[in-house]
Amino acid sequence: MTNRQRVLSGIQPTADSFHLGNYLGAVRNWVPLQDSHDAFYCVVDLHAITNPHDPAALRRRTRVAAAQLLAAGLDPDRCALFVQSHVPQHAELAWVMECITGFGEASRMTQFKDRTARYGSDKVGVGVFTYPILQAADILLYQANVVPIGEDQRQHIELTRDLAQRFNSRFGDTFVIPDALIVKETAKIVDLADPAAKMSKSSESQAGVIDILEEPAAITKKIKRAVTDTGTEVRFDPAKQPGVSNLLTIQSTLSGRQIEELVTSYAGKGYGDLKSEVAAVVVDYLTPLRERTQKWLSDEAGLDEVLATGAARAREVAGATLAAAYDAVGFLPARR
Ligand code: ATP
Ligand code: LTN
Repeated sequence: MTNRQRVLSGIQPTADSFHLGNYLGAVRNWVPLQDSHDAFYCVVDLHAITNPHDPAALRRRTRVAAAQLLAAGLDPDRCALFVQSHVPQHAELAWVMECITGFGEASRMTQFKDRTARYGSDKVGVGVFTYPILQAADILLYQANVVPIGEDQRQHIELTRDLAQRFNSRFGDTFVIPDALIVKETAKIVDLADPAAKMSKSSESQAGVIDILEEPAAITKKIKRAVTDTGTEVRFDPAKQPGVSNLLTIQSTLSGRQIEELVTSYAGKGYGDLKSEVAAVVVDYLTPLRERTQKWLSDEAGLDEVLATGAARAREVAGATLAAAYDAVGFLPARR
């Protein structure tokens, strides 16, 4: 149908809402790529069971994730939106890629290192260890040229590239080597209450995490309590003033106004004014998004239909790539 380049990205259904970091660092950038690329976007439920989980919550969160993606501007006519477990080729290719991954290579992934350092290796499942290889399979199955993500995922794309190159040189050209697409300005949105850490759904305290489905009053309260920096002037200096700079980044991205213009507009004003304006911009932006999400959630049949159509399209592409990879490694064709 097209000679357009491919884009693929994925997001985990591990919370009842995405947060502003997920949205600004990743999801928001998926939307325009639907026009320039052949687009595949995936709710990665296989990834979401690497840590202990509740089945009912996973079911609910998978639909909430899909509804938020549609509300954020993914259009079923311009992209394939699907659930990872509906496309069996992800798990199948992951096995093949695991067999060409070094044990040490997988051990160097920071997420695995952090988890085992924190909880001990007996408390961390093997899924946490192999998860980046499943992610590589997600990407390679679609022959994706670009993968829009936040900074924390850079290492996984490097691994994906290494594995694809290794496979191609051992077994013949099979996979496209993908590039990460990381938008610098929003690559790492920091926690409002702890600007040294990235905003994350797994943080112990949610005081500095803005969920995109959160009620306006709660959003405003969190922004008003955001940790700012010593000093009084509103300046953009992520190294010396991470809290204030983060608020400016959020305001600039959601309002479409340049950071310099915002900084000029705050001349003679203080952090209180900055917080009030940021809160208003965030609430204005997220309210319609929350409403559109609720609308999709009230139409479960419609939502499931979108996901079924997306999965059918995904299986076509993934099936062809898996067949080529199986043939390349020397598996006999299955006779039907
Ligand atoms: P979290 O740390 O919140 O648990 P995650 O990275 O484990 O999130 P996902 O929900 O799958 O898991 O992340 C989806 C996308 O959001 C990824 O591309 C990731 O890089 C991006 N992302 C997550 N947190 C941030 C952040 N604070 N700033 C920018 N991008 C982020
Ligand atoms: N590991 C990612 C989620 C993820 C992903 C992907 C991102 C799984 N498969 C494929 C991009 C492409 C995370 O934790 N954020």
